Amino acid sequence: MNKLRYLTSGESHGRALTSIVEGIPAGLPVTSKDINKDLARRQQGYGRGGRMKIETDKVQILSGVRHGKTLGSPLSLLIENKDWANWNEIMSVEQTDSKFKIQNAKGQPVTRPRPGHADLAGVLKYGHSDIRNVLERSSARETAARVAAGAIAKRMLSEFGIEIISYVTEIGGAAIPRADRGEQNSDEKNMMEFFKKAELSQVRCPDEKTEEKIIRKIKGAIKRGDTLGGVFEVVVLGVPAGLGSYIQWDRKLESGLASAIMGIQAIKGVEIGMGFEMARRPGSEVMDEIYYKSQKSEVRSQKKNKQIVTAGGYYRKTNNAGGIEGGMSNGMPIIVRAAMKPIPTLKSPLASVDIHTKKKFKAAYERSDACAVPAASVIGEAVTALAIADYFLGKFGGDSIEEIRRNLEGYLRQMRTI
Ligand code: EPS
Repeated sequence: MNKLRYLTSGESHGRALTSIVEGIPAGLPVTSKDINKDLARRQQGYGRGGRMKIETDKVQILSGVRHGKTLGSPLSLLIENKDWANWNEIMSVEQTDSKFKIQNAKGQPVTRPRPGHADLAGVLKYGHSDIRNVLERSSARETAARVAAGAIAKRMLSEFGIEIISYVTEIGGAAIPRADRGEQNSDEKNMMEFFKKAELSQVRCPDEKTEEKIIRKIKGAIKRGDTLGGVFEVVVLGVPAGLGSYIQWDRKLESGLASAIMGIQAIKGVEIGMGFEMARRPGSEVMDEIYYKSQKSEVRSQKKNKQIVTAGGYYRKTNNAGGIEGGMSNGMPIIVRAAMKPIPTLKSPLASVDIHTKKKFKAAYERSDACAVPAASVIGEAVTALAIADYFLGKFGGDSIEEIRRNLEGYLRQMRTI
């Protein structure tokens, strides 16, 4: 769609991370506080490693905002890496004295690729002899910059009654029983309750029993020197029917969402709504039947009856489709689920080969997280917000918030006549 574009830059132990977000309309109130809140949420979660004790991510908005409102120009966001102070020679932009490399053990090239990491494919691809040149950028530290960009997209969507929430449903095989997840995802209130509980949970899991099991699992993994992956769910509430299109493969809403989610480090699978389970059931158990409730009053508060407003009076009692049919939003909550693999940096060694000596070794341990699924869930919200904002701007266009508001209201009025 490309109405909204964003890029990030920065190495994990370099000076800073940056992002540029282009396409946000003029007149959107934005503060660093909006962004910092999500940056802090991304840093939480039981099972994070030592690095999170060093960083307290805060954004500096460098451009695109004046007197608290967006100008319509690109926003440039910067997050400093506090740890850079400990790495400024190793990560020096300028050529350094070769003596330093010999004196400082940390300055030695990294030659032992970790199975599951970008390390080996990265050095082969870019022709590096030091794996550090790969791992610095492939590190999930980069996601802080995407969360900052996503917070801007979230802020814009919230102007139009669209909210994005997330929770963890599964870690290391301990999962919320499916039946407890509200048959199934059609009820916004139920999902908001889930979200509120997740916000208070150490692992973003809304179900207390599952949370306990998950924490036990993570403790066990830490003891064994192992790591754990899991599943999180991102839900978008208040999206009007008609974002995305069936007319071309790359205009489908699922295309943009899946691509954004698969772009997160360590994500290996995406489902929309009932997802893979649909493949196991007959059509009669999968499709969401259609109902209609007349909307008598012309102007109805979006918050009051969101699901009906978003589809002009048509609604469903189930939401197996996850809010998307034919590549378009259908007015129901959009549900995206993602599977994150365990982090590849393990204390317990795995077999690999040194790229200088070509000898086998058992990987030496570097500082790492045992589990980062709760953080990935917050990152999932951010990239989902950016994807939804892109489709939203594609549909309702406009260079200012007010112009978009007029477009949206006109569209919702038209919807009620169909
Ligand atoms: C990461 C390794 C760890 C994590 C890092 C991602 O960093 P370090 O190598 O400095 O110990 O803490 O995540 C973050 C820094 C972050 O902000 O999320 C990796 O190899 O991907």
